[in-house]
Amino acid sequence: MAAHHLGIALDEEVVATSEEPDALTRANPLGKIPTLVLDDGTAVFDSRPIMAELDRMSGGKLYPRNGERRRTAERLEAAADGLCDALVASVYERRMRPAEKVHTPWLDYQMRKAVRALDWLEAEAPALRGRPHGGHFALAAALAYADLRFEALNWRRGRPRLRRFIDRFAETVPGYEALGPRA
Ligand SMILES: N[C@@H](CCC(=O)N[C@@H](CS)C(=O)NCC(=O)O)C(=O)O
Repeated sequence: MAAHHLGIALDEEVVATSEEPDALTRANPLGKIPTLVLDDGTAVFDSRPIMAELDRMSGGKLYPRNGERRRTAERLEAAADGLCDALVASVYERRMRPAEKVHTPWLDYQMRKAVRALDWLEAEAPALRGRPHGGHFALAAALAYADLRFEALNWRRGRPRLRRFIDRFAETVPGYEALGPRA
């Protein structure tokens, strides 16, 4: 999403991580997405290093230069990425285990993290004026993932500032819906 917005051309390769495809595990020993392979073959993996790479490629257009604003962007990004990690952990608990081995206290533990993160994000919801930064992209991606996999979580209920944020983000980043996570 950020690369597209910055006008950085990417060849997108969709992989099924659970099949541990060679193309992915050769580039990223952890076998995780997102993984960004640069023109010289160097692989950059994990969202935040990838975002830092895109920032360098764009000549610093993805993060504020001012120290305090940068910290705000990074805190937002960490909370949004952490929200995704908690949601992904819940998805995997159900997807990877036989039904009788799914551990409900673990699912509840992850959902409490997700709800606390959403409440924190509501309290810290950024006003989006001007160019979106890395924290905004991370938040938009996390909310889109919650919409995709956790409809019942209904993150919009009681979180008007996050609702306003996502509406504003969709206006600012044309094509946002098409660029978000897909099943
Ligand atoms: N902290 C990582 C999390 C990435 C992540 O959990 N990716 C999941 C898909 S959403 C994945 O590749 N899972 C496959 C696996 O864990 O084997 C990031 O932000 O890039």
